[in-house]
Amino acid sequence: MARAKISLIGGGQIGGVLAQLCALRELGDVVLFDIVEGMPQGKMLDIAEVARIDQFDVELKGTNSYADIAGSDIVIVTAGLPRKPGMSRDDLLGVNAKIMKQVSEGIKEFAPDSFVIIISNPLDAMVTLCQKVTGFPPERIIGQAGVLDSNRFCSFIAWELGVSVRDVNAMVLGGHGDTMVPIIRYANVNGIPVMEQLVRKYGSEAKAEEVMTAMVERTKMAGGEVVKLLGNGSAFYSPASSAITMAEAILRDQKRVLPCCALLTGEFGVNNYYVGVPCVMGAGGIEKIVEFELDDEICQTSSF
Ligand code: TXD
Repeated sequence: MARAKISLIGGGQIGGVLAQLCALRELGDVVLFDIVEGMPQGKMLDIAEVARIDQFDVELKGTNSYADIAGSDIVIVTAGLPRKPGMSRDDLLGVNAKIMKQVSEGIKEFAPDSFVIIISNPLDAMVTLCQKVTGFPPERIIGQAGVLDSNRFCSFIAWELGVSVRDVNAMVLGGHGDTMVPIIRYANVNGIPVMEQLVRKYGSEAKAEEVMTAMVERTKMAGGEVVKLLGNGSAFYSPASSAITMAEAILRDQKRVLPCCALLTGEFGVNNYYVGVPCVMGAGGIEKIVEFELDDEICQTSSF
């Protein structure tokens, strides 16, 4: 059986890590596209030359030509500028919208049957634009933000409670920005509510709420925290891993339930907007949007 083909548009910080992860997990043959000449070719040669140590058998190609993405099963887009300290994601809109339009036209022409995972910011606007330009069905145009935001929230909970992050389940839904919504009521460690454990740890509901609120706020600002520390550019390991989780769910038909930026057509009472919601991800891309009762109580600590 032929290997899957994954194309990565944007060969910068996230694009490079994506390429390496695709190779390490043998997800398929990988094409790395960028407008900068030589850079994607250099990165792919660099990764390919360690295949013996890392034990993978996939083909890796760097390119400046859209023709090379032909036949892609999945395209992951990171093309566009990252934030600088002090910038909001929305400050990137003007410049990245122009780039996204070009990229979407390239995908439409050369990889018309692909699933597209968008990472570029401002995420919600970029996914919407890509869907409009390509005209691809919504189950094939998906934004990555919720997997990362949720993992950040899970990490903060695990560090606070001193437990393995593998046993923490918590979701962040909504937009990828200040409007993101960490779902507090359902956050749990192997089924045991996080709020209950915080009350036991601190012996008071007020203190538990204070600690949870701090974790929620840190989650919302987590991208900016990394931007500030790096001083130049934004997070790149974590968004790459998050997008690979989504790509793997599609390629291996895993039916994972992942928070993704998906086009809503009536779900949660929302029509025609891309919003972060839990999705069943499998061979059909977004196979189902998982709806559940959503009210203020689920998102606020005081509901406990
Ligand atoms: O979770 C998330 N969704 C995100 C998103 C988390 C962190 C960062 N996120 C955003 O991803 C970030 O705000 C940026 O908009 C993208 C890419 O971040 P990255 O850190 O990889 O940026 P780089 O290193 O600057 O790489 C961008 C590459 C760079 O190599 C440019 O040459 C290339 O994009 N680029 C283009 N590629 C193709 N086509 C065009 N037109 C183009 N223009 C620039």
